[in-house]
Amino acid sequence: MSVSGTMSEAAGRGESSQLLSRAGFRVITCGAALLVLNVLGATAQQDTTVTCEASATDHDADGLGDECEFTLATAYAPALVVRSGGCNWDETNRRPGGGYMFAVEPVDSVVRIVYMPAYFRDCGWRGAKCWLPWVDCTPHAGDSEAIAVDVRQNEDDRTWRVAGIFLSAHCFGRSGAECRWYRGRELDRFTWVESAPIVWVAEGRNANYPSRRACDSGHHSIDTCDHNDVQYRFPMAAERNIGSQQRPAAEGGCVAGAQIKSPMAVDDAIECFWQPEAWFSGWQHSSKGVTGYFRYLRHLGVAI
Ligand SMILES: [Ca+2]
Ligand SMILES: [Ca+2]
Repeated sequence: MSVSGTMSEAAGRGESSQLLSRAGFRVITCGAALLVLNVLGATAQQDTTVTCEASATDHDADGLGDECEFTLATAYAPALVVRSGGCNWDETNRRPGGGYMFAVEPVDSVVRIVYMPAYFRDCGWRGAKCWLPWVDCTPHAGDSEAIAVDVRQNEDDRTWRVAGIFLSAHCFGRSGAECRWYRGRELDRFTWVESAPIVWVAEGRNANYPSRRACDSGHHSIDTCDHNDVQYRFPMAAERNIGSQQRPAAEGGCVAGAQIKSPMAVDDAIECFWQPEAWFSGWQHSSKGVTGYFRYLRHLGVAI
């Protein structure tokens, strides 16, 4: 199957079969025919060919052209399965409210794509489990979860394929964390939309899992995806590429609420993604329980 088209946020929302050719580069999606389909996607991943111009502009000076970064990030933007409604639901866009930033960096033999939903709120948990003394059900005024996709280009036929997927799930916590990479045969635990993985997002806390079953057994079985009812592609827009630590896209690597342009985030909230010492106080001016993305970027080897 060959497809071509103009990159837009729409492509990231799931109409990726409409990718178009544009000034010297194009995306061709090909691969094995889909043998088994379910209501969400395919069980087999498709390879992707992304051709990047040698003379392309490279604003963040990491060796990858801007359009190449955006094209790869769009092709592999995960499909997220979530529960609709709740304290962070954006009814206009039919998805959880968030800044939806990304970064693309060469790391060793792969290109690492980091997807940062930058949710405006973590809704916490409800129900009987909140009576347990070791379960903190408190909601947060922001929630920094992360998904990373490593892609590697085949030397022979130049196609790209996923080499690893990182999912955040209660990272940096004291127990019950499944904050980890999936590689090799573990990639078979995922289902796919064309070249992109499907990720299950736990209700309330937004932890990420490769399947509903993994979600339901996550964090000592406190996490659940039992009521997840909406699937959407991580929305893509070129201006949400945060650049590199060496050369951030914005002054100091900082993004303000006003730039996100959502009524769900206050205008003067700010997150400085690339700064080790930056203090992030959430998207609603409440600092309780909120941590920023820098420690993920360092954990993933794209920041020091
Ligand atoms: Ca670049
Ligand atoms: Ca980059």
